[in-house]
Amino acid sequence: MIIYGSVVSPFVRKLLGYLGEKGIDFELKGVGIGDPDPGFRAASPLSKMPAMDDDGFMLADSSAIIHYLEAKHPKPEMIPSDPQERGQVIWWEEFGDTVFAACSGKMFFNRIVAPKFLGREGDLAAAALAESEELPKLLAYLEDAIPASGFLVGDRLTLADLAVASPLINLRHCGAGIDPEAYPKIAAWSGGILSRASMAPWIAKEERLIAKVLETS
Ligand SMILES: N[C@@H](CCC(=O)N[C@@H](CS)C(=O)NCC(=O)O)C(=O)O
Repeated sequence: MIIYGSVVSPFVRKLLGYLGEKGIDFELKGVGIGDPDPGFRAASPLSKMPAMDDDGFMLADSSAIIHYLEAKHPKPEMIPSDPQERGQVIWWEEFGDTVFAACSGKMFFNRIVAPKFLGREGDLAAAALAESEELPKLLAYLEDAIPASGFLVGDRLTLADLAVASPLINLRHCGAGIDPEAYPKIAAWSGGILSRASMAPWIAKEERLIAKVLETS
């Protein structure tokens, strides 16, 4: 199976963590924004990452890919079969992929991707507004909602944890990492998720990439 994407994308990171937790073999084919790679273009109609080619079956979108793989490889369960837990997991995935990734994306794209990867100016006012207006509300909600179990849903890792922890890395890349004094529950919970063997090596790889990009520009 081929996964197309870049390790700095929150959606790709969520998928990579998921694949690791499930023990599914894959090859990551690195592509950037607007990449002309024909395999990527064929698998992703809107040229967005991640995309997948599973022995000729092509699919784009991290959620679509994960739901496909969850049906194909049901164990260990990352999207619970219990109705209430499943609903909660989908809620958190939606939160992570939409408002949270959008907020961190405004900061990461305008401060790092546009100037350092695409060679154009980012909208720094939009990034500052996202940081001052949107981010505090989202973090306050998350801080309040994290259960004592150390996982967002139930007492074990689910897709919810991967989806919501992933955009935190993009925040960290642009100098807005979680302050453990202000958000002790987010810091403890995300520390546990992001240090898992399914996530940590990818994060280390992208940290080296970002450090290099920032240093050479
Ligand atoms: N809902 C999609 C979002 C994918 C997405 O927006 N990916 C971004 C990178 S983080 C992308 O490929 N952007 C390129 C573009 O918009 O042209 C998913 O979960 O996969």
